Amino acid sequence: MTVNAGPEYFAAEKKYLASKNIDEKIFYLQEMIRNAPKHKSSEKFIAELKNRLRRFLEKKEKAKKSGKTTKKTIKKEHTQVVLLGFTNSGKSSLLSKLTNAKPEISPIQFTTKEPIIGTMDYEGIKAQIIDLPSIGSEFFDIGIVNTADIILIVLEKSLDDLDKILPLLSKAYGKQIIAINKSDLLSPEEQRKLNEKIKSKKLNAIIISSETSYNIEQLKQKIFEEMQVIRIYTKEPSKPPSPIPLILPTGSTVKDAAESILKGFSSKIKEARVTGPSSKFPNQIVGLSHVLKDKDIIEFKTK
Ligand SMILES: Nc1nc2c(ncn2[C@@H]2O[C@H](COP(=O)(O)OP(=O)(O)O)[C@@H](O)[C@H]2O)c(=O)[nH]1
Ligand SMILES: [Mg+2]
Repeated sequence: MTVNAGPEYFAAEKKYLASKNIDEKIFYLQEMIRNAPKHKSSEKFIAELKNRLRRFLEKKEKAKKSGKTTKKTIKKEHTQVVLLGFTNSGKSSLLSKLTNAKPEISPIQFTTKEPIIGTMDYEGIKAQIIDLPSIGSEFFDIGIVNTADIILIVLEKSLDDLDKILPLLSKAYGKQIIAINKSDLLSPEEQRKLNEKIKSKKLNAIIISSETSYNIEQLKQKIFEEMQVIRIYTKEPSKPPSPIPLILPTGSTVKDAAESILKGFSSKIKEARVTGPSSKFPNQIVGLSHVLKDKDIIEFKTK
């Protein structure tokens, strides 16, 4: 039946089958339904999936009433970024701008009742972005904030709410970025003053608009900088570099790059040549301990 479903469907199904709790099951079933082929002959199949989903939702509701917790644990994929803010600050709108996810966006308060996950792709680097229920909502869970790699604080039009949010982060270790949303509702003068404040307080902040996409690319760039990773493109002699980069921690060496391709590979290298930000000139021959930089191209000759 699902033979002509796309890879997203099968990826979701695989995760669904491996799900350890009801929240995960619900989440991946929803993904399966979203990615199932939409044509006449698959209607019955989709209806079956929806039935299954309904049964899980009922089960969850029962568990909730009987007092059992069903706290969602989200498996970390890539760097994990959480969106933290008060209701209506525009977290869900921002998620839909940064990722492929389609969260519910609404002027009604506390619309987001459980974490919604999307994947951001910035020039080949992926980050998992999680839209959390708003601070103050009964569904808000500080646990995910505490373990996230990056905390993206979403404010509305000003820095006013920041003092209420920072105390929540006493146990969080992730890097913090502040996004002041809804710039389209600010006058140029108000924006100028806000930018001055950001500078004078030395905040890691950026003014954005999820409505007009103002500074969204710059925000992605900021997230990338906080991820502390570099992209390394490998190539074979006389061929163009591979379009998909190796993603390595900042400070990685030629040896690290080789080992990330295949364990033990570095011992087979006869010669490595680097072209890019870390090389003095194109095709520079470098040793295994050479420290790479973002966007380097590396060519290995093996023994
Ligand atoms: N003018 C304007 N409205 C926005 C912007 N971002 C979000 N909104 C609106 O603010 C409301 C709340 O947005 P939502 O993303 O659901 O906020 P959340 O509660 O933080 O998830 C919705 O009506 C959005 O359309 C923005 O940049 N500019
Ligand atoms: Mg929301």
